[in-house]
Amino acid sequence: RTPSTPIARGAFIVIEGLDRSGKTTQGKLLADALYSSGHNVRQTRFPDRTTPIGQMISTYLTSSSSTTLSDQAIHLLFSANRWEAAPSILSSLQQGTTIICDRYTHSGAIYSAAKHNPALPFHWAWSPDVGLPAPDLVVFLDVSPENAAKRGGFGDERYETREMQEWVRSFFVTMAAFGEEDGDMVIVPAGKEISDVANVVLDKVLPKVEVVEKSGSEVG
Ligand code: DGP
Ligand code: NA
Ligand code: NA
Repeated sequence: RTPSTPIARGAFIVIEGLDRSGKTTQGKLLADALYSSGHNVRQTRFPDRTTPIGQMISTYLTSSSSTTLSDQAIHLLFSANRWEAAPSILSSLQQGTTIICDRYTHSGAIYSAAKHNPALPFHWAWSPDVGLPAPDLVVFLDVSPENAAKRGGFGDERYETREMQEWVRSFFVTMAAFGEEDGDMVIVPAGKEISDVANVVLDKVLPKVEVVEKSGSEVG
């Protein structure tokens, strides 16, 4: 869809949350709503399991047994999976397409830091992602780990344990409170009806998209 006024660049919006927090559903509803109001929109997600690196990640996540991949090695694969997509993300943004991205660098650092491996502290976890296109806004869909665990499919993959999810949630809340290294973050309570959550998400995101599309600031 071609907007009536030329836009300087698209906005880079990231949807984050615990496993089974409704990210995929909300990302789709958000993209549809933005499209309906005349914005060029593209959805992306990480990990992108379709690439060779993504397939290695998927194998790691779906195997319950221990693996030959160290915490550092899998961490760097997740980061590489973002780096391989970075040129395409940048070019979409520069062509005026707004991106709705399911997980990004916050998941990247937080899921690894939540392992509490002393050889993989938070600052180490964050560093391979430094220099990636920075989001304009990160929306954290906040569900309690208890509610997420009740949703269908929870427990299928490696990180879907109650303890891990509790840690992941506390890291996200901490990052939101401290002001982040990578774009503004808003916390959206996401335990309510799907349509209610979608309305709140759109209220947070739409003004940001409009400002970015008009101002055309550099991608961070
Ligand atoms: P998803 O396909 O959104 O369910 O994500 C798969 C799992 O991988 C989920 O538990 C979150 C986790 N994850 C996503 N990105 C990263 C990352 O960059 N690093 C690590 N360690 N875990 C990640
Ligand atoms: Na998952
Ligand atoms: Na920033």
